[in-house]
Amino acid sequence: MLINSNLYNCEPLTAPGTKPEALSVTEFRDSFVHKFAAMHGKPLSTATDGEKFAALAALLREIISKNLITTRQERARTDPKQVYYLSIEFLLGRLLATNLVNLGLRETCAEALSQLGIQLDSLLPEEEDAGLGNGGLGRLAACYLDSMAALGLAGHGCGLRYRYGLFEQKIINGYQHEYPDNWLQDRSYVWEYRRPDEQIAVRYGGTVRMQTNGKTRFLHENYEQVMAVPYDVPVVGFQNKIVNTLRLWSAEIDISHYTCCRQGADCNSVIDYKHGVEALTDLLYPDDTHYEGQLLRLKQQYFLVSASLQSIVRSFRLNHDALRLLPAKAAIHINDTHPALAVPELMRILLDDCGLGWDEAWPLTVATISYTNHTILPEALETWPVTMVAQLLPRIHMLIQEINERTGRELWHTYPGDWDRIRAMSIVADGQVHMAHLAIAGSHSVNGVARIHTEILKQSVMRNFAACTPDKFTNVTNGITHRRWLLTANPRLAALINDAIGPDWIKTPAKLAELAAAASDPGFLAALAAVKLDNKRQLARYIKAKNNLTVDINSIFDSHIKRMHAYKRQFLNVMHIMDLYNRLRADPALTIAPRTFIFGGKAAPGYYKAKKTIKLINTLADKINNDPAIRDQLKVVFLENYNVSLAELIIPAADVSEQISTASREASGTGNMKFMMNGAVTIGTLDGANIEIREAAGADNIFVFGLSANEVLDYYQQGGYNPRELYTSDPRLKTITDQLVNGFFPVGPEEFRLHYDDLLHHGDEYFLLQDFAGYVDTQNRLAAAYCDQQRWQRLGLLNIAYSGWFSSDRTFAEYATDIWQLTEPVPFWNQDQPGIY
Ligand code: B1H
Repeated sequence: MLINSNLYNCEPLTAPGTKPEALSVTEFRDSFVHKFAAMHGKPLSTATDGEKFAALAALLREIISKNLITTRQERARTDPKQVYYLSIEFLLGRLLATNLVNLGLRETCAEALSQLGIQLDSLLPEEEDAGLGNGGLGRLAACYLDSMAALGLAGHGCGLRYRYGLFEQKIINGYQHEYPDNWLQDRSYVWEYRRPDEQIAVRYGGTVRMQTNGKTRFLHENYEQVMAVPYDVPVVGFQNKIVNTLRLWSAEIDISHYTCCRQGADCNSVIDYKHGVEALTDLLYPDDTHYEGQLLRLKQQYFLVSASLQSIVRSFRLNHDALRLLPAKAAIHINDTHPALAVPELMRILLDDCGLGWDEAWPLTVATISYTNHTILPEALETWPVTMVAQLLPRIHMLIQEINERTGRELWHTYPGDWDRIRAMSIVADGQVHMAHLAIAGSHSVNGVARIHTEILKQSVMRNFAACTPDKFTNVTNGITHRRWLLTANPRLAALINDAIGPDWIKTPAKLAELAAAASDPGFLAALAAVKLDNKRQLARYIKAKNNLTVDINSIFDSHIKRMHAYKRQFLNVMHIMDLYNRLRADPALTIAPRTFIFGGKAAPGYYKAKKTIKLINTLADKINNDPAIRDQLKVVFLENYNVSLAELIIPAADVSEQISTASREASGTGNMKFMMNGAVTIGTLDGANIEIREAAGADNIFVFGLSANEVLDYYQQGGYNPRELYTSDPRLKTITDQLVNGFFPVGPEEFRLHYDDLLHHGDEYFLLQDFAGYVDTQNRLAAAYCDQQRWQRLGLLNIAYSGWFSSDRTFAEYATDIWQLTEPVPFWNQDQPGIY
């Protein structure tokens, strides 16, 4: 074995890419050559990039495995409280670069490979993106995994190992087409460990029989059993030798069904069973902030919850006799309501499997579980038909009914006679199970994901609950891992920051604030601009390769990348571009700050309007990009198949970050934080975390416009507004709106009729006409600021400097201390910089 044991002594980084003393370039190079030969049995000179990637990943896996084992041994010895983060989505993206950085081996590896004539950067794209999530919610979960490991917390993810991740998007003739994302390519995932010895049985259907000889017991019978097999993906801590795990469950058949078949039972039903089991973890539902109510989705939710909770309680009981210690040793966090069945499932385990009584089990459940809400959009609220729950999960159904009755009785004590209130707070009502109500009842903590979002929860959507148990409700503003989104994704910027303030910011991101001193240093600002230009050049090359479009790297790179959704208002951006275009056409002498508008995002396959918006952007792009009268002052690009890796390319190259949701609709946003950290300037509404970004960056360093959340909520209460008045009074709006249907675009008159009708005839639900004038004015102010390059560079710099607060290390330290009450180890965020905020 060529790797010596010192390899695992990853010393703290002194600069990004500093070689750890422990492993020399020569050792790394020789280990790689050895690993390659052992894996592929052919000369390196004949290898494909895919083969080289596989060998490199396998080599890292060896290093990681060793740290994983020592982490487990250490945890077994010290028995810290464990955090389990349950999420139906984990949007990991690629792991090679991030693992190298976290191990402190990026530079060593790059140098070792280059000695062999291999470019590390050319191997990175060989890894498939693990797209096991839709958008912000799933990526947030992935950022939290990174921070948990970096902070040294014993924190694990629990999710599903979907065989197909979020669909692959192709743009054909301007339209989105969806293709399966076969990310595993029928092989195993390079980073995962399959652990069949730790499989868990999950039961569906059947009947429940009450047995009352002495103590009442509930026996679940005639159920169908599915095996949940865990695959552990290692989560590498930042140079601390900690490796946590993300446990992804995969559904497999229970082999005893096959035995029945061989013995002559009904083989057709066995085949149905097999297909049913295979379907269970086949596919990620592609809806973002939209609830669909499919039976298979409910099955998935229970599969995640039951496998995770049984496994958590099993490992707890291996080390502890007293179940009353459960909340002191395990925190179970549910990421939105998708895993809210954790509440009745934990009750089932404690009552039926462990033999506790209700009055013992319920306080333990509540003290163990906590819940984050991620949206107030009504269409995302999960309710399941009681009949569906009763049929699929009969015992869980009984427990939900019991929880509902008991919480109802308590409410009756608090609010005697106030039926309306009690009904509004009910877990089961109108034949539906209200998952948010179940999650609130069964958790000791409920939090929103940005200050304004939590306020809206407390004052409107969850006001009855907040009035009843105010102490349960807290805010934890989201964060992002600066290790992926700055250190790994933007190495040039990270190196520049190190030159200016040293590398302490990597462990203590608040220290990025020291950069603010460089705001008056023209030399530093020029260097910052050079980094941005390099990143823009790289993105421009990608755009040329993918879209066959040449873009001017000195133009403003204005990015709007996120899921396609009406409330995120990509259409408002389009309206601004149309207006710019109209102005340029009307005045051939007009010169503007050249702009490249970059869009990226997937629409849920069934979301008709969002898909039409993609077509609208592409139609507009064709018209503008091919119009010589515009003299290349405007370009519009829609980049296909937006995913984590593409975000890592676009964000470091962006000058402008579009965060223009209708106020009150975006719970937090996290893309906004990533852009800020990479020195892009935000144009946005006072929505979600934009408000806190403005506070952190300073009001002069971000461009804000539009209705406030309260104004929007007031309009909704009044039943909306009349958009016609604006349409008739503002000629720009009349022109743009009419252009959707009057032949301005070379498409049929019906192509964008829905957009037209939604603006004029359906009440403009997302207030595009209302916010248009403010948006255009603000865009004009922004363009003027860009023309003063020194000023612009200062804006970018100050955004980077004050972005440290949005590191998920800060977020996680808040969860750890306020919600999970972890005491060991003390997160270094607090330790190093007490009271820095
Ligand atoms: C967010 C979702 C979501 N909120 C349902 N809610 C889903 C809801 O598959 N489903 O059924 C999937 C996703 N996603 C996002 O969470 C918010 O819109 C963002 O504002 C927020 O930043 C993000 C993370 O908190």
